[in-house]
Amino acid sequence: MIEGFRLLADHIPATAQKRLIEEVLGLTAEAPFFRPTMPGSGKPMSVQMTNLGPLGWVSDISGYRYERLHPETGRPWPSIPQALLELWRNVSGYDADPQACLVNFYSPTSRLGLHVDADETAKDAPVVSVSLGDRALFRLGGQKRSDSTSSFRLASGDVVVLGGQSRHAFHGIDRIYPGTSRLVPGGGRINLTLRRVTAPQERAGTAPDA
Ligand code: MD3
Ligand code: FE
Repeated sequence: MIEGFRLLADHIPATAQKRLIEEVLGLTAEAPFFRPTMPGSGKPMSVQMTNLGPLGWVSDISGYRYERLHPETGRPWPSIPQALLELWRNVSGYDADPQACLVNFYSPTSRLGLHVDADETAKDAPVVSVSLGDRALFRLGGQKRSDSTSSFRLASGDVVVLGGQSRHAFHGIDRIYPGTSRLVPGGGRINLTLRRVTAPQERAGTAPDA
């Protein structure tokens, strides 16, 4: 197993999961889910997305990047809920707060192909992921696409901390197991990923490689 990967199984109690999903879905009234498209081809992804926090990850025909405004409403993203900031402070081991919480919504047929998260300039910050709703088959590889992979089932309430080498590893979601949770109204899976985008001393918008 790759260094830096921590799976905190069933970390979030059921009552806290309910509060969290209600809060996040409430915020999607202000920042609705949108369907990102693949850079180059413009082909729609099967996962729908939105964001919370000062920065949000977006993808369209021209590329992947972090933006301050929702691509469809033109409004700033809602704030990251306090419970998620506290989770980050408790498990990340990082001394600055996250700037983005990407919210991914998976229907029963959604998948997320193997990829590396490389749009953040804070290269030493971990990513913290929270799984809510239906179970999913998660695959984690290594630094090269050709490296061997391991698969795990992620269930509602599981938290994954991707630090060290795992932060730069290939990963994806191979499938959803529909009907395995009643947390998300209407079914499906929601994954929250907390990210530090810019290094703490670096001013937003003045990334060294921007
Ligand atoms: C490993 N999300 O948002 S969560 C993503 O379930 C993403 O929605 C998946 O991949 C999901 O980019 C997987 C676990 C995860 C999240 C971020 C990572 C694993 C990661 C970043 C680097 C390495
Ligand atoms: Fe990812």
